[in-house]
Amino acid sequence: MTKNFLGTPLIASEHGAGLDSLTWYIHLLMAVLFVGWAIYFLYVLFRFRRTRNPQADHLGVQSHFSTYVEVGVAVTEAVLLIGFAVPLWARSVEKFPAEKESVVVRVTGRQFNWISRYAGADGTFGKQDVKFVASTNALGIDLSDTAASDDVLVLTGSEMAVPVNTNVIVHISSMDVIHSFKVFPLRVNQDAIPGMSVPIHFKANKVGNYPINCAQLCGVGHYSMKGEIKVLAQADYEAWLKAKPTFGAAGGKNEFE
Ligand SMILES: [Cu+2]
Repeated sequence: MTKNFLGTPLIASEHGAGLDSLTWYIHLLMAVLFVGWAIYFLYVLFRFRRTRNPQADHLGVQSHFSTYVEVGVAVTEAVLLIGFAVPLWARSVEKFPAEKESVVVRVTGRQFNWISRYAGADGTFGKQDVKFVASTNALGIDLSDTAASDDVLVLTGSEMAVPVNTNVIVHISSMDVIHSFKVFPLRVNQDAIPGMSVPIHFKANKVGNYPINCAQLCGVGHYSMKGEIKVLAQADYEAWLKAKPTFGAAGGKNEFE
């Protein structure tokens, strides 16, 4: 299949092409059904017109052609579902890479931006609980947890970065209402639901800066809830992460304007 045949955005993740192919096959089936049914409808209008058939035939249609067509459509749909959709879902959504071989990011949506959080040098996220939430501790991070001090919080600009050709797991949550983390070029989309942390995974395969959109109408500032995900070469990613202050260096602050 020609890439981006349907005019879809650039594909920058491993599973993206499979998703676009499936969308294309479904559109193809729908086009065949639409044209087929339209032709049949016009034929029936003409063939069974009143002047030619003044009286209804109580026997009806004798041929089995329509049965074969119905079976053909059902088989095509089954092939799309079992042959394409189910394996694609299993591969791209269900089957997670191992956490220790992946870059793990926690992303929290709020009205109206995105906060990304990285585990820092120790690879462990500091404890977080709603009981620690205060005006200066919006994410409710346990300040007494030593694993928290090297965590990296990107609080401004709704910015995040991931390395190219590496498995990435993103845990999506929300601080207030339902948002939705959508990155078209990566072909990922997950609702951010308060009280839940929902993991998604992908492997970006093209270096570049891609927009993060909020795909749920989440309030008056919804239009401005856009961020940027940078897909960087491994060294650039490490440099990016290093340049961000750790939670400890920032004095444990995680408050927002
Ligand atoms: Cu939103």
